[in-house]
Amino acid sequence: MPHWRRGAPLWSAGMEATLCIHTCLWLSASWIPLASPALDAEGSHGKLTWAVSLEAPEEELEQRAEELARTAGLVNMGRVGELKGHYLFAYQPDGHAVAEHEAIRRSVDTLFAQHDSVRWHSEQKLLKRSKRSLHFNDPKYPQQWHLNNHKSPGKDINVTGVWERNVTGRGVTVVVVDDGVEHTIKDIQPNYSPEGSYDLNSNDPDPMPHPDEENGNHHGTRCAGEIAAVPNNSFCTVGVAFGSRIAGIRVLDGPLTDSMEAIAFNKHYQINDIYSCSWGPDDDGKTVDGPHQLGKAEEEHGVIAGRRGFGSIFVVASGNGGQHSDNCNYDGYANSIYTVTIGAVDETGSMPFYAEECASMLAVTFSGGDKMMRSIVSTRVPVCALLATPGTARTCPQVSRAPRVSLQYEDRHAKWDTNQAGFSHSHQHGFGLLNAWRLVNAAKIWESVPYLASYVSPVLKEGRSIPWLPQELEVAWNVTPADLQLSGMRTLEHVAVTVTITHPRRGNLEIRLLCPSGMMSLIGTTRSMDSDPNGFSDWTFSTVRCWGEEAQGTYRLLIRDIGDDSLRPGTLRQWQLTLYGSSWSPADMKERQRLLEEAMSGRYLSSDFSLPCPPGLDIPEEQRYTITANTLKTLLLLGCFAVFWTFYYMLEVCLTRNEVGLDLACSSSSSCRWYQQGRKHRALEKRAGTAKGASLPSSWKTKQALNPFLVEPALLDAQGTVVSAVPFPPSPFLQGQDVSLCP
Ligand SMILES: *[C@@H]1O[C@H](CO)[C@@H](O)[C@H](O)[C@H]1NC(C)=O
Ligand SMILES: *[C@@H]1O[C@H](CO)[C@@H](O)[C@H](O)[C@H]1NC(C)=O
Ligand SMILES: *[C@@H]1O[C@H](CO)[C@@H](O)[C@H](O)[C@H]1NC(C)=O
Ligand SMILES: [Ca+2]
Ligand SMILES: [Ca+2]
Ligand SMILES: [Ca+2]
Repeated sequence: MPHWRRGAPLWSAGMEATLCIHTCLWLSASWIPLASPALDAEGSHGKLTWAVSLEAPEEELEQRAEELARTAGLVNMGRVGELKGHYLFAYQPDGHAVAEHEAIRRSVDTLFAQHDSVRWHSEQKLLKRSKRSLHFNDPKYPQQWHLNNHKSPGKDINVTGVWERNVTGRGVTVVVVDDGVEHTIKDIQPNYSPEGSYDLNSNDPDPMPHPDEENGNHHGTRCAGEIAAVPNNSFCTVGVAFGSRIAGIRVLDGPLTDSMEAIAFNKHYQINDIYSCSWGPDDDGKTVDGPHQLGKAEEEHGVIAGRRGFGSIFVVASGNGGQHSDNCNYDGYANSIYTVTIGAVDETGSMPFYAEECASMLAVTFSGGDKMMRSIVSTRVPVCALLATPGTARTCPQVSRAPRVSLQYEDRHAKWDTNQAGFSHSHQHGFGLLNAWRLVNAAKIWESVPYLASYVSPVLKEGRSIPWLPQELEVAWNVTPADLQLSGMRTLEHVAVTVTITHPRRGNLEIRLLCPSGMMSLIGTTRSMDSDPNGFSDWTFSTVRCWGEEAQGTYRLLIRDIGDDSLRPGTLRQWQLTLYGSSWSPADMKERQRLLEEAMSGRYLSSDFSLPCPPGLDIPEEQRYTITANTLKTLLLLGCFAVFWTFYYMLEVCLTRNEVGLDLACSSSSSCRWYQQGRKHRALEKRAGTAKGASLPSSWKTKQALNPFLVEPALLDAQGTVVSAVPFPPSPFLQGQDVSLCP
């Protein structure tokens, strides 16, 4: 079961310090030129440009574009982004007066509207040619080096240029799945989204944290601040995507069940775009755990149906067990193909001591590594910083399955390998450091990648023992073109291996996976703390290191035991290979890479260019019932109550029957009813009472009134008509004396 990951990151101190000193930074506004070589260069009169989408056979597109541009009296500026058939046309003024622009605009619009091959067109409006750079008066902003590093320029997430172009996360809702969000704080309240929030611990819509002495429950609030703190309000900090909405799901303040976790993953999933989950299984270097059945199913469901069918984005951090040589391949959340796994680097660009590495890490971002803070860093914090940075500042969200826009970051600790597709990956830093500028530029021209294709091998029974170092066990599976034909997979994204291994000390095993290209992933690292004697039971390791490579070929799994031979050798019982990828060919991959590089100039950010946005699907909110701890308690109470009364009732019946005696003939008859018994009783009692001279205790009627279970208000005969209102005989225990029912 997942546990807490708490503690303070370096800059979170800013959020927590309620003593935000009023040292407003008032720097004089400077003017910066707008970097858009393709679109500026006009004088004080703006140049007219249109984005046009053409409908024509592929090979004729270029020619059609040329023709259309000529007909309209415009200049074809070339294809836009990756989009087949999207062109940018510009009107090059050649001595015309400004006043004629209206006329040109009208005639061009009319022409495009009537032209058969024009699917849609839109005039591109240029932003002002120069803008004020941003200076905020928030007292803690100068300390937020991860946003804007003055001391070591470049060692930040490069987000200010994006803000200057008015990309701040507007239209995106980020939800912090944590211990609650204190949404009344001045820096959070204006961006708070109550519609996206929920409290699964108390089962109410308000995720306000319940601080107690043991844990302050500030973690979720801090994350929320990192993401969407209000800028320029003379208060504390600035959020990385301060235009976004921030919601909270309170789930970590109490016992967490699989079903609660599952519900959290899909809560308000048509409102919340991004789920930030800064927690996971224990980082103690000996745990192997992840989402269970329900959690997994809901993650998958969210990725398919969330965000109106574009897919919820789950961001998880790699974990903080670095000092226990923990590895995020043993963490089912970091290992999942449905999550974006993010690791940490400190200001110098090295891995902090607490950071975990793994083969499924996608990228890294800055986190606290400061010596003074080290003692309290125990949170999966980087998520908070990065969350809203990437392509989230988009109004037209696309399924995020491609992290390849981050920059490779120079670091002596990280070992980089370049795979067949040309992507560099390191177990420590994933594909590199997140860079908001590059991500947002890429998002501007990003089109969804093809549908996910997958291939699953048969379960490969091996039953082979694992030798000690320096020998190793090697097993292989060949994926043929015929195997991939069904799904049409050409290139890889994730590669997953599910293994069942028995071993007397799990931490002694080292597992590596080789893709057909020879790219090696260390999917199972040795862990000195992990002395679990049960090995792995159907555990899935995954790697992203073969992203973009050809899927077909031979995959090799290498396992060795670094322990000593005093222990029994382990055995590889069985394994199974799963490939996830797409129908893109390696050439398609290269083409997308080229387009992204081309888009990095900022020219699409500077214009209001945007791709046509598909409407998305109409998916209703999930209405599911949550079983929380409180509900369980109530149910338990009700259950106990029912059991108690059942016993009581039975006792009642038994004792009454024993005392009073039953007509045996009656009990064998199916039509025998209580009123008959009652009648019988009365008859019997009449006789007995007469004989013994007993009488009805005076208290019996009051006691009966106190006890609704004793009263049968009306009894039915076989035909269903009310025949009489006969009181059920009261218990002799209640009465405390012999029963006598004679009225
Ligand atoms: C911040 O607010 C001040 C007024 O208090 C304003 O002059 C300044 O332009 C604002 N800065 C930004 C970046 O909006
Ligand atoms: C950072 O952003 C600026 C624009 O603000 C851009 O010119 C520069 O290339 C970016 N740097 C990197 C390393 O991406
Ligand atoms: C930024 O965008 C928003 C919404 O699109 C708009 O209301 C606002 O005026 C823009 N700000 C600037 C400085 O362009
Ligand atoms: Ca609440
Ligand atoms: Ca603020
Ligand atoms: Ca971990």
